[in-house]
Amino acid sequence: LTDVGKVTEPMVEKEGYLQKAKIADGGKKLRKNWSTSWIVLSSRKIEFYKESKQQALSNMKTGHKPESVDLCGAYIEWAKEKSSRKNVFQITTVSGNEFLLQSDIDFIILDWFNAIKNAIDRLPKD
Ligand code: I3S
Repeated sequence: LTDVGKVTEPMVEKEGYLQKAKIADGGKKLRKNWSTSWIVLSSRKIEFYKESKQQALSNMKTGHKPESVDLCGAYIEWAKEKSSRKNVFQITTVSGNEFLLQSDIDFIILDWFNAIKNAIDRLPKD
């Protein structure tokens, strides 16, 4: 654990920009809408920021919260059939949220897939 200001946060394992589309919320299908997201992976969650990292950091000071995804019991798989884009994988959470993540750059998406898969595999399933 590291101290970030007053808040104690789990260590960030990986962060960067990917294309993101949320396709289900609580099991309910959503219309796919791709956008760039700043993504922060820590041991048991992923946070999605709609803005740049810089904008996200200044928004945090005003109490603005990113979308947070609990990785406990989550499922990750390549999702070739869910998009015409290359390099797409899907994360499905226990709560029935589904996210597609994508990058045109092969090594970037592979690094993210492995990092998230490792995080999920280290966590208890429930
Ligand atoms: O799986 P779909 O429905 O072909 O996904 C495309 C659509 O969501 C489209 O938006 P509209 O719902 O306004 O048609 C998006 O702009 C496309 O990016 C989606 O397809 P890809 O293959 O890019 O995931």
